[in-house]
Amino acid sequence: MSEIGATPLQIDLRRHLREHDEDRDLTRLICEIADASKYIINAISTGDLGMAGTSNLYGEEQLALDVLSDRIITKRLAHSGVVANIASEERDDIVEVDPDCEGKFSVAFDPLDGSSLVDVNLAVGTIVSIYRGCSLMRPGREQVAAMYILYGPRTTLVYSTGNGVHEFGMNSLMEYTLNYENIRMDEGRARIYSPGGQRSQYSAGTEKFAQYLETNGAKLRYSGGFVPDINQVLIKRSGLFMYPHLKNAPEGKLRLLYELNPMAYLIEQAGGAASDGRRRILDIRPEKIDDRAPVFIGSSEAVAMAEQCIAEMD
Ligand code: AFP
Repeated sequence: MSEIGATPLQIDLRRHLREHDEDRDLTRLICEIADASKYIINAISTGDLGMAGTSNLYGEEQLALDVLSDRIITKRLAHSGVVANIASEERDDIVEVDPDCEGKFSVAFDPLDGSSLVDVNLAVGTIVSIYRGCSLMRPGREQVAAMYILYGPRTTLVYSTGNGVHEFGMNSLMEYTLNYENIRMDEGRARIYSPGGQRSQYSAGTEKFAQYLETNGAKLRYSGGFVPDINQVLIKRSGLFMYPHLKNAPEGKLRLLYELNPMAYLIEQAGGAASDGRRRILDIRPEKIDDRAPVFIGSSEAVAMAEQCIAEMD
């Protein structure tokens, strides 16, 4: 009687990091954040959606979940023993964890991006950017790792430490096990696109680019959540997300440290590209922790076309 095929060996996150000879402290840091996500999942599924009564430096009313998710991750990072400084989208200032910062990591994160989508039951995520050493005010090309966790119909985790991009899924034991290794974007035109911002506020160059995408058959896919929208581009290996410069918001909406740098790092590691319309996102040197930037991110061909349209028309 033929043996029933054994289930493929499940490689968990910690083993994957160790098998790739990652720095032990970086492995510990990434696994701490992965562990923190289990408490965030619980908060999302059972937590109070009521307003927390406080507001972040952008003046946005902080939902209870924003504040709770920030506390969950900040506490894990502060007690990890490998973190020097923390910048959270939900806090006004950088938090110094250890003044003896050499050899440690500094972490910028958005604890629950898209939190306003939870009450309509759409997917949200945690986005994390990791630098070695003391400073976070550096171009994104100096990151040593980036990751995100997507809280959707399934919970998935994507990370890169500069050796490819890998996706894990949470199993019934709440362990992250490998789904895809070394994800690579397809060559050629974007098959989907996510156009953020009001189209009436697009510049001439961005409008021309949007028409190019539509003329070439790209299907519109936009959830209002940066993490699920980027994840769709990555896992479908094709697509373009943009939140461009707008007539009424020249810097766009998305934050450089907490959203754009980590996602740009991951997409570039998969062979894609990320630009503010004129230059590589990862080359932008931040001036303030709450810096925003326009973004065109995804298939390299589409990003190059966006830059060409903007150069010609804006
Ligand atoms: P919130 O965190 O305030 O829900 O904003 C989510 C976000 O920063 C990002 O996740 C989305 O891509 C973008 O905003 C959506 O912005 P619009 O609501 O203007 O489309």
